[in-house]
Amino acid sequence: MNQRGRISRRQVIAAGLTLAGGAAAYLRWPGTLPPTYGNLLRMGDNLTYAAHRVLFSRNALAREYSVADVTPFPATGTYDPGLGDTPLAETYRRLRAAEFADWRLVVEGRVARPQAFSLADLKRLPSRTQVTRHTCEEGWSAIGQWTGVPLRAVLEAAGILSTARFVKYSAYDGWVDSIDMVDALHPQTILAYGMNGRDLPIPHGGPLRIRVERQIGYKSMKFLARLEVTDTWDDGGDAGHIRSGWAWYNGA
Ligand SMILES: Nc1nc2c(c(=O)[nH]1)N[C@H]1C(S)=C(S)[C@@H](COP(=O)(O)O)O[C@H]1N2
Ligand SMILES: [Mo]
Repeated sequence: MNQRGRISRRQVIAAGLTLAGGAAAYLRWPGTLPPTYGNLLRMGDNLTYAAHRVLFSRNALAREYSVADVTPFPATGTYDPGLGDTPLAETYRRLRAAEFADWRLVVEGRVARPQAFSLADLKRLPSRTQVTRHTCEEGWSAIGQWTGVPLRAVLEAAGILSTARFVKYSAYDGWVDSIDMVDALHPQTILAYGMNGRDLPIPHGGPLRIRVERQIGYKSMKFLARLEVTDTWDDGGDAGHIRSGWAWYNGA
């Protein structure tokens, strides 16, 4: 504020320059930005990503609802990863037949103690329950209650190395995706084993799905098999969303 108690034009310009400088610094920060594939749309994604990371609080919460707000929730995309004839599908069928007693979530990469967590292991860690709105890129949304372990707690149990930049995750239907550490360490990013007060139903991703509440629905991957903490950006390449043309970052 200047002496007259108003914000001067110079201050506005200075603030604008600072913001632009911040975004530019972020854009130049080596490896921070996902590559554009030389594609204009992807360039737009990068600008959205950079702007969100510069402007928004790391811990701003997605809106949470009360249990009374829970709505019917359709299962979409893959609803049974055991239907395929891939080795992954076969493994999933075997694990499901034993009620996931032998199921393990592999956590590896840039962690001090790579390990495989059973469902019981995950349930022994702190839990979080949240009622949130899921928004699908196809235009529908629904509210559900999710219970699980904060991804942060799992990563801390495995020991996050200082080189950790992204968390890549993959599923039993072959899906691969990744998020940055801001989303990975966000309090609402949980590995959910419960939905609406019950075990996570298979069509909704049983036994474990991730919830990335500040991004669009397709980032909330079902049927998790593996997490890899990486020091470079990796969206899964051909197995990632580039196939469908979906943005790597799609936050609100
Ligand atoms: N592994 C996997 N995860 C997935 C999908 C999928 O097909 N496979 N579909 C995504 C999309 S597009 C949406 S909208 C939600 C759907 O979750 P739901 O089936 O619980 O409604 O899961 C997301 N996660
Ligand atoms: Mo979706």
